[in-house]
Amino acid sequence: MSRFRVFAGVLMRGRGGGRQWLLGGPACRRLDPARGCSSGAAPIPSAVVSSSGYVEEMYFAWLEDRKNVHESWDAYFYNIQASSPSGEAGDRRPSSLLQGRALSRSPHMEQKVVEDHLAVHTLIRAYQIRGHHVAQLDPLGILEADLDSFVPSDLITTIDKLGFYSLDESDLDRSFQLPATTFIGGKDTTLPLREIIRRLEKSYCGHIGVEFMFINNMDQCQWIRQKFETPGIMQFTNNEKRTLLARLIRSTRFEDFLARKWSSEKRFGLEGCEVLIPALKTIIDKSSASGIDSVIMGMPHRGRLNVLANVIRKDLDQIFCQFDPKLEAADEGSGDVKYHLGMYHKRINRETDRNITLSLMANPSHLEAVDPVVQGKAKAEQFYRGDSQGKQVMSILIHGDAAFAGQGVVYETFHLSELPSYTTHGTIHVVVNNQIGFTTDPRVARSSPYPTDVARVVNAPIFHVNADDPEAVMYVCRVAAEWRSTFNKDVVIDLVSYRRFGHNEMDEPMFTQPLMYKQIRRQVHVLKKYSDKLIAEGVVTLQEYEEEVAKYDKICEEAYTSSKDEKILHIRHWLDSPWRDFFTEEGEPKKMSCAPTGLDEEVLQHIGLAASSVPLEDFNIHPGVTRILRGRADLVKNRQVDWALAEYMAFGSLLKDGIHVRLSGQDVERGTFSHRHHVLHDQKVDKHICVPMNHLWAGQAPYTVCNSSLSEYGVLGFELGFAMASPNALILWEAQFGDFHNTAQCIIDQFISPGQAKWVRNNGIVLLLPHGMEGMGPEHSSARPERFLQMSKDDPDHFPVFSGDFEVQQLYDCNWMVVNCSTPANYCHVLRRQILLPFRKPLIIFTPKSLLRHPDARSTFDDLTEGTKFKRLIPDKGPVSGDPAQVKRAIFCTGKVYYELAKERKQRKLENDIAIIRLEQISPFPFDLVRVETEKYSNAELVWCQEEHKNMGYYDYVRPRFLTVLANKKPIWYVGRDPAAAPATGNKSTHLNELNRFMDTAFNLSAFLGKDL
Ligand SMILES: Cc1ncc(C[n+]2csc(CCOP(=O)(O)OP(=O)(O)O)c2C)c(N)n1
Ligand SMILES: [Mg+2]
Repeated sequence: MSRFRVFAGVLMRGRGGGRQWLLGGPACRRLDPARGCSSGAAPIPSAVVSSSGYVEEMYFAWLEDRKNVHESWDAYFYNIQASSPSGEAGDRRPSSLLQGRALSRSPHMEQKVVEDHLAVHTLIRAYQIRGHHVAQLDPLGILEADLDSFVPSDLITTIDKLGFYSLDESDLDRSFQLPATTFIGGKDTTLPLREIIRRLEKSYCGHIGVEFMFINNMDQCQWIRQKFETPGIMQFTNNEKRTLLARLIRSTRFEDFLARKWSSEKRFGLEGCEVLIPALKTIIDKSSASGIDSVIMGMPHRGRLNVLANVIRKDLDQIFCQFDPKLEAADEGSGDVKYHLGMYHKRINRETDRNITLSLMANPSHLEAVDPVVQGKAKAEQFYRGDSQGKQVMSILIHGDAAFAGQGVVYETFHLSELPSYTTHGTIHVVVNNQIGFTTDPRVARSSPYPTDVARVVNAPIFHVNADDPEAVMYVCRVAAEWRSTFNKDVVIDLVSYRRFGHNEMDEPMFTQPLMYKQIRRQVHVLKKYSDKLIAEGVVTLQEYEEEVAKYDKICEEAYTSSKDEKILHIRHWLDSPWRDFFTEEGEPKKMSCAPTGLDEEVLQHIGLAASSVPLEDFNIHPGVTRILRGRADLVKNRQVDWALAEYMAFGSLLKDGIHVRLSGQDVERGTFSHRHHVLHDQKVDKHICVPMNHLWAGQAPYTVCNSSLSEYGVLGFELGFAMASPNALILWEAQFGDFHNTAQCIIDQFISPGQAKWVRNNGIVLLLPHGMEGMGPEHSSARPERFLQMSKDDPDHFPVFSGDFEVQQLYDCNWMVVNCSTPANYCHVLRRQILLPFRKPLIIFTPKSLLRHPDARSTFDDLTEGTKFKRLIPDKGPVSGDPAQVKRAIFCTGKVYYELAKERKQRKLENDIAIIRLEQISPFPFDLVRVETEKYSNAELVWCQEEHKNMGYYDYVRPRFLTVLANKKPIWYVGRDPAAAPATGNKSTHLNELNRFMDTAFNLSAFLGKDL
């Protein structure tokens, strides 16, 4: 880099005196861009390129029409032709004409013109591609932002490197025609080589490193080149500079203030990258000017309080009072630390005078986990507003350098960015690249040159910028916002900065980065550097600057004083997605009861008809699908539903009531088990599809069903975010098989289970997790119910007080609901209940595989019509119900195993002796209904039967709760598979043996005789 700076000086010394060469630039512009020199995509490495190929190109163009090429070329070809033996030129074989004879016989000078021309074009291109590698990005001047001190051999960092292009110092003052793929000339079409290099350095090797030449779209590359190459384009008015300074003052003084008042508190300060605040504000200003009125942001810990204070404009006293350890919590839930809370604020953007809503999503410590959640929420807002191009709503994601490079969810989120049902039409990513992650150096934290390389997969341009040059930062922010509004694609701003202190305010960075921190201690603050610059330029006076600082300090002091009056913390005030009309003013549910979930017979008939027909004329469906639809029609005729139809009934009826339904996940359109077929494909017309669910009712809500990318973490996070935007939507994510949810565990553990407790935020997302032991091996069998149940917060040892609507109250008190329906009707009811409840809780449903087609797993319309509802527990209505006191054993179970137990009981003729009771809602545990059943079978032995292994499934969850119901007076015996490490055997016959063995125990009435508890 230092060598490079020396060379910039060398270039500036000598000027003029060179011979002016005028090459065929205009001709280039008329050539086919795919083949000719105006193509940004065609590399022409000068050392290897055959200049005759290029000349041939010109020659062909010239043969077509003399006007196709510049007059110098015209004269050149004319002379060659004139000097060739008659007839030879006419055969139009340019290689022989030009290479074989003409070139070899052409004067040396002419050949060098061609080669030098190509060399200069290649040199320009080299800067466009690799200039960023030598850009002065590190404010400390000690690290390479790309982790490599290697200087590309094709960048002219020393005079001798001109030799790479077969040029030398004497060529510096020669003028060259500029290709159409550069804007460095401004209005000039030719420039001396010295000036070409100087301008390229200025554009690509200063404080901004532009990485974009991997983008395979010519227009987009041209657009970027124009933004960074046009001479004088980076201009700021004095007003803009003053605004920038004022923002930098706020950002810096805010951190200083916190450090002064709470020197030993963790706040994950922004010092060293204070420019983040003006950067975000510039992005928001620019976006507001182009029509954006809602910005949804996600960010990690670093500088979060500053963003809340100075970007979102949360009241400062509300932030300061968070540092008071005596502050009491006013809301239910356990809350979260101050640097995780979210915020929502509607305000006027001062620069544009337009309304803008800013929301910063609450997030867990898990870095980058919030990325897809932000995207989902942004998408939902766009969807509900009809903003199909992302012109009103946008997302901004802020990242740390180590996390951006290291976390896989970043990649998963990028991969959603261009998918039709997931795109938010461009996200602006800002990386706070302080060149360290906690105590780890970048060189051991990533394998890619930059922390931002992941963005290259989606062709997002990446603007690296030295964070100590606030104007350069503002400029790239402007360009990024314009890029997003022009192309609606992602873009990355890499703020190369440093971290003035340790990871948090308690950490000693000298332990691990001694040299870096010695340099950091010497580093002049960016505010000082920039204010000095503006004072020197006469943009502000020292007095004005000091007044501005004093003004903000006073604001902080006053807020600090009033923050002391705050005695109570209202997490409710930190909501990133308030649902104002859904709750009362105080944020409570408007009632504590659930509207009936039963449906009119006509509604069932109507939906049944739609589910079994094709609403479009001349639409050719596959014969297999025809059979499926015919099967559905038969069911409807018999007033019956299977699983697929029950789902249709739930979705269709909610759509009728204006509830948007969105089902997302891998292969959900057809359904992994080919039972759903919500999207019909015309067999004769490519990509002609039909979604019958969208043809149900006039004025219905839209139905979205979308196959997702092969991601769980990203897609579940996205749907969770989508579900945050509105309570009036049923958002479902389906795993291909239930166990795959474990690659989204972070979303479940950090957001879905504890979200409300941490952030007082309701979320009604539904997880459909195919589950069941069907001999398919250790994978594909278990959706791991034990994991969800272990996180359910209902107290196993406390028998609840039944008052009011117990079912609803209990749901309100829980963190989520876990169900395993054994009938299609119950599945339909629980989906409808999800929306008809006066609050939102996540719903986890273990869904069937073989039961999808099981002839017994059917419900009738009678189970769905008015007056019916979701059954949390299904009692045994068989012979045992006649004389329950005579029943010897009551088997409680859930899910598919019911059908195996019922079949076995029948075969063993034990229908009078053994009752089978189905727990449909496992959590929160239906204490009330279980008590009724245990009392009903007062003389019976109680058994919990499950098909899962003993250390899995439901047993550990239900056992203590049964014992609470039974006041520990009676045992509940376990029947099921033995404990195991893997969820299921890979051997089919072992699977069947296990099944037979536990069936034997279930129906062996003396199995537990004499056994200890
Ligand atoms: C998924 C995850 N793993 C580990 C951590 C622990 N952790 C907290 S901050 C941090 C370093 C983050 O570095 P970077 O992304 O560069 O952000 P910076 O703190 O430098 O701003 C780590 C490893 C975490 N919060 N999340
Ligand atoms: Mg970092």
